Amino acid sequence: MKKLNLWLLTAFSFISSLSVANADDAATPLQLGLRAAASPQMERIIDFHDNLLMYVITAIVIFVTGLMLWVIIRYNKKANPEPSKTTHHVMLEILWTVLPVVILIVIAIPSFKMLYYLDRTENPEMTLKITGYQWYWGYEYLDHDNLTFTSNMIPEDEIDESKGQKRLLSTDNVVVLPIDTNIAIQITAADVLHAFTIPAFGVKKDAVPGRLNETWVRIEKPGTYFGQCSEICGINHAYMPIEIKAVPKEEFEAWLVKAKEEHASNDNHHMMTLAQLEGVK
Ligand SMILES: [Cu+2]
Repeated sequence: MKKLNLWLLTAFSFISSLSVANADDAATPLQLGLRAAASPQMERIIDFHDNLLMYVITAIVIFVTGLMLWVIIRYNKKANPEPSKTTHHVMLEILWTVLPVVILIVIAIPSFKMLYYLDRTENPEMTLKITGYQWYWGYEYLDHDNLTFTSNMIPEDEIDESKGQKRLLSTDNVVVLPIDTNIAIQITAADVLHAFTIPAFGVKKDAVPGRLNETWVRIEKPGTYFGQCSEICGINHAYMPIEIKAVPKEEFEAWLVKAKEEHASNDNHHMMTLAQLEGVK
């Protein structure tokens, strides 16, 4: 009975995964398939996966399975008591070298095109700098008076589901970004390796201490998007989620005014630290 339930659950989640993604973009239990795209970046990644890789993988699986079945049936001891003594076959060896190379080239050309597309935008309209810490994220809006804040996971016992907060995903300071804007993203880390990931954006970049990695995104749909640190970074690696709220440009401007007030003390903190340093000198 338990087994049947599990099967029904799997079948149900498969069917529901075929329908349109949730309003807010969190993974669902037993989810299949890639997260729905919220950016042209992710649209291209899904297109690459669904319309090229899936065909290549399927053809290879069918070919290899067929080959194995043929060998098992046609050349087993009973069906073929006198085995062939062939050790070399020039044509076969050329084929099994050249064909994989051709397949790899067919994959590599669109793959490189996409890598360069994801690399950076020529005309960024704003820049968001992200720093990974053990175990939270820091955000700096470089074009908006250096608005700076950190973002921590909301602990499980403080999660308020009536506000739509999600266990292990919701954060105390949500990152708000404008839609339809080319946003350059700079990623670094202050202590150990982390990785910044938002599946719906097609963004996944290592955060490396002493190095500034770059990528970009253009969010096309308003909504709340979640991601998680994707580089094992210590004991609380699983507890440093990313929550991004994408809103229309006017709403973003209004949020900026509020956020600058709210996080103004962050700047003071910096200045105090500098003042303290001066005092030490
Ligand atoms: Cu991390």
